[in-house]
Amino acid sequence: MKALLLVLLFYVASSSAFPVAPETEDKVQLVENYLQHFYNLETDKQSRFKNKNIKTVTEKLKEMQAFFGLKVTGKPDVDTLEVMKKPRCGVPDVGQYVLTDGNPKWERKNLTYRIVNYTPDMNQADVEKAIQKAFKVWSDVSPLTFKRIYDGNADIMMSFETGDHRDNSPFDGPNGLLAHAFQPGNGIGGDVHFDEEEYWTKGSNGYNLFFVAAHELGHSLGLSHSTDPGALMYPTYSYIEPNEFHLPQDDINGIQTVYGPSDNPVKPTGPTTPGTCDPKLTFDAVATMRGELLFFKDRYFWRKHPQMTEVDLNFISLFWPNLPSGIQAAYENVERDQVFLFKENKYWVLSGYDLVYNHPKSIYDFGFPKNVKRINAAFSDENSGKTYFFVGDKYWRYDENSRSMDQGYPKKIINDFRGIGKKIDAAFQSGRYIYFFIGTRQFQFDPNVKRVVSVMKSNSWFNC
Ligand SMILES: *[C@@H]1O[C@H](CO)[C@@H](O)[C@H](O)[C@H]1NC(C)=O
Ligand SMILES: [Ca+2]
Ligand SMILES: [Zn+2]
Ligand SMILES: [Zn+2]
Repeated sequence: MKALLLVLLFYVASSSAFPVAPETEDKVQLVENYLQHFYNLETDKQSRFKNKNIKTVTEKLKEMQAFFGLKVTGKPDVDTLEVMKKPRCGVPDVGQYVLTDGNPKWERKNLTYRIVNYTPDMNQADVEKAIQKAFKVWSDVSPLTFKRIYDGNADIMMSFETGDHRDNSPFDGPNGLLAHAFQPGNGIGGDVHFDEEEYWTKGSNGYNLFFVAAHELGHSLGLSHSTDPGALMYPTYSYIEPNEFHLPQDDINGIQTVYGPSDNPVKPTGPTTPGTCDPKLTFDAVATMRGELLFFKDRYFWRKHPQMTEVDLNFISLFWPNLPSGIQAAYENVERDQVFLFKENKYWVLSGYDLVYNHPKSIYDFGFPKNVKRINAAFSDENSGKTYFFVGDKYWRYDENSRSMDQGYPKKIINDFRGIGKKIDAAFQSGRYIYFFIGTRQFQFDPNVKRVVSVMKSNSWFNC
């Protein structure tokens, strides 16, 4: 078979949102399987030269760590294992980034597609809408056009298949392999197969057909995986609300490298992934969580353990599919092991790592007057059980024990937090200090002496 087969494979996400380190035996298996699948690790079962094998594993681990922007140790440390346990696409990460090896591409710009059959999981109109929308993702940003045909041979044949479907790449029942696509070429080239035994949807439960189709079509057009965690072509999968989806800039750059710019007079642009060490980085919300720090920004959050040098950038929806993007304030109640997340006049609660059911609820439950439409920042003082909410240039104080707003609020921020006059983006308390984030700056505030003791960059926690 000439055409390179691109396989979409997802590991079943473990029930706890943040995976824990597996037992040693499982760990070895996980590392080996992962490197075999995605980094061409050859395991020679007959080889008696074990040391040689270990050396290759180390080299492959380094390759993998470099791809994901992890610290290159060549050892299966906790951060590396966490990445390995994430749901992801099965296309290897080796080779040139973005462009598939050998740069295969379509020689024509006017391509055809055909929906060969349908899944019973969705009604036909919804399947057609999802597929059409997936093609539009790519035609909007390139000179490519896609015309649907109803019979005969199309360039891109899309079908739902079960088990062994005679292309040497059998599907495997629910989960695991979800879909695969072939790089540009004749015959099977460009074709996309979806595993019929998955539950396909237009929403967030099961697997979202639009999103999987859009990712696979990237492969059909000649793209490979990207190292940009925000890219559609990033190896790990996460659900994105289809109506909120905009093709990221990284994917736009990829497709335009192959096919040239769009004919559209308005140059299409897409969201760029926030740079961890970008000096202009600002945050939407920051909270502590079980000794770690969570920094929220748009669709993303960074997770930082104080004792570790690496920071982990993730989609919010990868861990909590029902949380919105653009969280505006967050705080941890350490005693109850809960994190409260705010957006507009609603809030969500994480208990441990799990999103609590029957949320969002209304912020007016906290006792805010109706003219408060959103909260800019919040932190909770573990010792006093008081939570501080910042809205514009005022703040409220809430008592976590009596679960009511303290009397005499709101007050002016400037009166009690000298040096922190302006609207606050984010805040958290750690040790004896409160950290306020305003734009690209961070103010370390000592409540005992009631003054700012240090001013830092907003991303000073990321070891940039
Ligand atoms: C694509 O365009 C070329 C040149 O205009 C034309 O010859 C060809 O028939 C078109 N192919 C399809 C599939 O529309
Ligand atoms: Ca499957
Ligand atoms: Zn892929
Ligand atoms: Zn197939």
